[in-house]
Amino acid sequence: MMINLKVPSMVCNGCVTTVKDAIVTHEPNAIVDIDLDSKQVTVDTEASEASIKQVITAVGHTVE
Ligand SMILES: [Cu+2]
Repeated sequence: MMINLKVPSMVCNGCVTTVKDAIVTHEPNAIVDIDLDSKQVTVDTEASEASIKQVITAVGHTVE
């Protein structure tokens, strides 16, 4: 399933790495693509949208 989330709290490549690593740590099979300019996080995963949101907020980022 493809999940599309906007994470406006990402402001640099460090944030991108933080979010990406958090998702992959939680869901090793997830394919994560992040576009910093549009703040768009695309995740191809078996996990639910709610659990991915939770992972992102757990590392201090905000899902719109
Ligand atoms: Cu940053």
